[in-house]
Amino acid sequence: MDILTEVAKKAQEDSGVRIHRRNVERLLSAVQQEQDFWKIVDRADLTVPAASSIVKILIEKNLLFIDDKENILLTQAGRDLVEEEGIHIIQDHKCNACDGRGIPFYDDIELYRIFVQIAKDRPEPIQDYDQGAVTPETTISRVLFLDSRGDLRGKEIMVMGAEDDLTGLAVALTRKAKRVVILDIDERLIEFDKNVFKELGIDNAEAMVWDLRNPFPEEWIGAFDVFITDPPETIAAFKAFTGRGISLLKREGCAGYFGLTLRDSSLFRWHNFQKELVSNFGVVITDIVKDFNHYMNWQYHEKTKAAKIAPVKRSPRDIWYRSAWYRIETLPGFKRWNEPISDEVFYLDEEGSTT
Ligand code: SPD
Repeated sequence: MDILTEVAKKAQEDSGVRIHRRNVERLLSAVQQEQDFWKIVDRADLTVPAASSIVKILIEKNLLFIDDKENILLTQAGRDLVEEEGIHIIQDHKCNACDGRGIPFYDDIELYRIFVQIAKDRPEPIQDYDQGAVTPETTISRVLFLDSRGDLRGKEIMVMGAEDDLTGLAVALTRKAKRVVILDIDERLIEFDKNVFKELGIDNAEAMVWDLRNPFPEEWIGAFDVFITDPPETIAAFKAFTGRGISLLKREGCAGYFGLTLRDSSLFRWHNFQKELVSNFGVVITDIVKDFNHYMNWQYHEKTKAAKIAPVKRSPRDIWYRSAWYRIETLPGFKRWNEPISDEVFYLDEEGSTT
């Protein structure tokens, strides 16, 4: 067995998450460009448990070391290995004008300015509900993305379980949707939105506290054109958020949006999610924009499993947690699902670690 396969096998045994040879290669590629553990995780497109285990085993094998500033570096043996295996850096040729999103947030600079002004007083993210807000640039890009796909103007839009990002508020601020309904389990966020709507006289948007483990009332089923969400990435939570979102949609040709990371779920998990969407719910995935969503670091990081299993004590200093932006569209015969969820494993499982 070659050394990269051996490292992948041992890392899988130690972490309990699925890891293959290419994951080790990508990490060795990332280490040639970044020394900060959290930036390495991001660049290697790995979950924290996978990256932590791989780094620890590469250190045991004297291929990596951590210096006194907690930088992660290749040893001479590590440098020899990447040379022999032909493991190169991955050169990112993304468009700098839109940060690779395909949507420049400043295309509606007035919306961005108003949003930033309002969002400065937003409630802090809390650990209980796995909160962590995306940057204002991300939120506005989400809204402009909807507009670019014909999913904003005159549409009835439900934004569910994602209001730490204030996406529902930003949609409402455009005043272009016909109706906006915002659901979140966190009363602080709902009150925040309600106050803004009152102050600005926005009367086509409502916000209410809702736990997405509970089924929706009959009058919401089939009543919306678009849903937006950002689910925790356990199997149960993904189903509760996206399955329930699909149940809201009026007919074929309606759209759903959500973010999926590679920080709290792997490509193996994406495969399961995609099969569920395509085969069971009867929708088609029309867009996946890698690294569209950038999350600002959250204050509770030190209390998370991610902080405990990381090979360094240093907290993230820069954006390292990003997710792909998915758009799905209903096809004729799509399935609606609106059952209660009682699964305990809602926020955290073996791949997740940032809650
Ligand atoms: N706990 C880290 C912040 C997570 C915010 N939610 C991300 C959901 C991605 N689908």
